[in-house]
Amino acid sequence: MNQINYNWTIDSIMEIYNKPLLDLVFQAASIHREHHDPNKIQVSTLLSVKTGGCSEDCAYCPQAARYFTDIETNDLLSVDQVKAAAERAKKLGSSRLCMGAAWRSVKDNADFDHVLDLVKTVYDLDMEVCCTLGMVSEQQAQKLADAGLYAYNHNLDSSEEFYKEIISTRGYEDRLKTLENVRKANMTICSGGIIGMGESVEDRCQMLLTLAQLDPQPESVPINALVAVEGTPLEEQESVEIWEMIRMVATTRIVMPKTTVRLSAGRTNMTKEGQVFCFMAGASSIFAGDKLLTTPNPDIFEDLALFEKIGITVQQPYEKHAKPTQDQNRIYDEADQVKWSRPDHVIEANEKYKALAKEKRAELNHSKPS
Ligand code: SAM
Ligand code: DTB
Ligand code: SF4
Repeated sequence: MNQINYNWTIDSIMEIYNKPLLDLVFQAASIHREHHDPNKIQVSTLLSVKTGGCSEDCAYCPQAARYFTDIETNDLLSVDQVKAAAERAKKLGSSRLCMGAAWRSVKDNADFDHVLDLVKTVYDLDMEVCCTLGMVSEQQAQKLADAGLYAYNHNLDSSEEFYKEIISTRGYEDRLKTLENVRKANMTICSGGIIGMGESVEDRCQMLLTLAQLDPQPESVPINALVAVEGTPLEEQESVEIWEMIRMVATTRIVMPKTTVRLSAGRTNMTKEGQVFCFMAGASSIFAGDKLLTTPNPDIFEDLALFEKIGITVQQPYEKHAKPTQDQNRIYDEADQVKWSRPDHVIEANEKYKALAKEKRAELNHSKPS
């Protein structure tokens, strides 16, 4: 089937997800070959440009200030630091640099202006530039596009229903609104989610349904396996089995045939054979680099050696979509006043971990010499 289907139903997606595995992978691989070169892989390097200290309560995230996790927090990186990281990433085969900031949403301030400079710097290196900065208004999205941003990453993470069980400080509708703002500014959308947080298969398929109903569908969909980080409310979640990852990748490939499916967080828990099985099932992109944002990722040289062994080559920048044109002369109206929602319902596990973190910090302060 060559047409994009925007009319999937939850039942039809679940039926695909639950097929016998080999039938599922065969179908996904066949569709993959109709739309993509099966021997090409797109590599994005992740760079955390502002780490930790985030106001949100995302139960999976080591960067939430309210949990006690062992991460190094960092203010915004400088232009030179980002330039050096981007040059290295490009040399090692990445076509895209994805810069992440531990923010709930973008604010119209000097930090945002600095991020715009970071975008321009990477754009000048002829790499695709991606940012993931939290919620953005229409005008902020336009400013990013005018600086040369190619993609904006903003994950739905799970189904709307399950979202309420992992995050209380922001609403699902704001995530969708942000994606709409990104689309209006003509940037490509990167939006996916996480499996292994305790959600059901229906939640996973519901998230895919929501993404597949976006018109146009997202250009890239990252599928993350939860990295269970000590100190977060999800620290005790068992890691997902490779079979679940393969099913999720294959189902994503089938319902969004033209999308680039990215095998994202969690690769350190997967064997090379498991990852190649995911490539067979339609994943054609990875996040590379020594680190994801704060947690470990496979060694880039091991990734490159694997590509060589199985005969796949890396995609060059702007192979799929043209390089965006910068607009440095646009006059912006006064900043748009967005009111993002704050549902603030109670999630017991998140409250418990917040209290535990408070105790740990108090203990540490007591043991400090005065
Ligand atoms: N603060 C921004 C936001 O939330 O949109 C951008 C950065 S945030 C860390 C980007 C994404 O990383 C999240 O939406 C989530 O899907 C993913 N992520 C964060 N922690 C993770 C973890 N422990 N395991 C897997 N994925 C994770
Ligand atoms: C995405 O879907 N996964 C990446 C990227 N987009 C920003 C982030 C994964 C983060 C994993 C946990 C960490 O390293 O902090
Ligand atoms: Fe903050 Fe993003 Fe982490 Fe949520 S996922 S705590 S918004 S950095």
